[in-house]
Amino acid sequence: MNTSLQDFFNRFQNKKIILSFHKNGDPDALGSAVALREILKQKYNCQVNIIFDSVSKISTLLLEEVKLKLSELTDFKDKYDYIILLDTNNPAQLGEIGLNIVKDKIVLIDHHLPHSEITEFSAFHLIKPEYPATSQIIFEIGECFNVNLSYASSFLLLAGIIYDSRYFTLINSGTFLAAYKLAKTGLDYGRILYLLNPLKDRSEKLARLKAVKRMDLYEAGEWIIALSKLGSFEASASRALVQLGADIAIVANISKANVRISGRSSQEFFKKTGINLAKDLMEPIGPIINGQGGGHSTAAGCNGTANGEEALEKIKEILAEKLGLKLKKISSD
Ligand SMILES: [Mn+2]
Repeated sequence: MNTSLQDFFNRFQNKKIILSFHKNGDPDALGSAVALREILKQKYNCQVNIIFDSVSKISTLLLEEVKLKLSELTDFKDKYDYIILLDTNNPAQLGEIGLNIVKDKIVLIDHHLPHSEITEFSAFHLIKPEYPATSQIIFEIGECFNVNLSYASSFLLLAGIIYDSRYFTLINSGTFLAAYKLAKTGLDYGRILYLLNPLKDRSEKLARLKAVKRMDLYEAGEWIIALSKLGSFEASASRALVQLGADIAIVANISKANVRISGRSSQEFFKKTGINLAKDLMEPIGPIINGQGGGHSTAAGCNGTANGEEALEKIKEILAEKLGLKLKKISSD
């Protein structure tokens, strides 16, 4: 038994505990909370209440799958000895719940980089930035204390690990072992993958496919540029076009009163060309469509009310200028 971990947890013996996590709780936050609740009840005789602002769409599906209603998990209401924040690096992420909590009672268990002022708002913490998911930290705590996790907890922990490791792209030395042990309990792995896949909406699938059908392709040196138009899901479609092989994809939604343009590029395109989709493309396009643009280096967009076609021409001009190359249309035969 890991004594420092035991020391850390001994303070919870027979206590009333609230577990909470960031707003729009993702599968990692959810799995961590549900499994830690079981660990604290089984091993430390705690009364545990899970309280949160909101959970994401995918988390809602996962809860339905394991037939858990978190609002029913109420042992007590107002008084508590500790509030443990999971997958959350500061109380500001909690929403309204964060407003009235007392520093001495706040415990953090997380895998994000510690906040620079962590000692200002939390007396005790277990922070492991080398872990891809808080769910893996909680799984290992359960193992260490020999806790038998329920089907629901195991299911949600594995979902949390898959989700936050981005399907095992970000891992540490224990990730595969944790996933293996969870999967070995007889979980339906395929069902977890299905529930985590956001692409279940028929209209979104059709929008992505239509974007491909309507796409114009250009080349500039080694780069392939895809331009398309849709009436909805332009962000999802631009992401899909990059997944298909475009180095940069721009999808515009142009109607009489509204213009929305979404852009995505590959990491390689950004690394080699230095073209930042937010700063170099969408921010200057914003005023042209009487709106605003912004975002990140490889994922950005703009919203406005007019001049959609002009904006698309301008995007091609900006790309040609930044790349120092002419854009050549690739014929569809
Ligand atoms: Mn996480």
